[in-house]
Amino acid sequence: MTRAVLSLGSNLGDRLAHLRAAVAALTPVLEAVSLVYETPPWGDPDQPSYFNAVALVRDEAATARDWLDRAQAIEASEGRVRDPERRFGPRTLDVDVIAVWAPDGRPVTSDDPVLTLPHPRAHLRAFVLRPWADLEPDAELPGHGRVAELLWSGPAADDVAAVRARPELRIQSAG
Ligand code: PH2
Ligand code: MG
Ligand code: MG
Repeated sequence: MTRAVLSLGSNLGDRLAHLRAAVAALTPVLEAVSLVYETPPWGDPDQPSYFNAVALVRDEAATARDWLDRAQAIEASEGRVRDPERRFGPRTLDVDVIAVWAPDGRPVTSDDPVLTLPHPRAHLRAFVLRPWADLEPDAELPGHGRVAELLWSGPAADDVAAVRARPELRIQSAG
């Protein structure tokens, strides 16, 4: 499996540093990374705002499971601690596998609860769709249609206005 869309999020500690560390770890497989967006917390309102971004990655050899393992290793290296009582609570770094495509271009689907593909809530989340649409205006979320359409006329549309680009916060240094 070759291509994946990853969602990056942080709302604890130095949020930009956590996103930068994630992107640095992905550098060998990175195709593109979006702007940083500052986004209101979804799910559990009693937590700081998030910095979110989306990364497009490609690796000839990686399976979908490899992307999950890589995502979790990067989270762990940024001190991610899982709180079983607070599934949608604050975190130093969250790296979610949103969608994966096989070498023939077909989307990988999985209903394994450990790695459900495409991500079961991605179509509802402006903090995923907005940065993704920046990178790939014609992208499709497998099973849900065009990302731009989901963003502007789907259930996420009410949240788009609150998702704020922070172009002054650069994840990657120039050059
Ligand atoms: N992630 C969550 C819960 N809530 N809210 C925003 N704005 N951004 C996130 O990445 C996020 C969230 C759990 O993964
Ligand atoms: Mg998440
Ligand atoms: Mg996660």
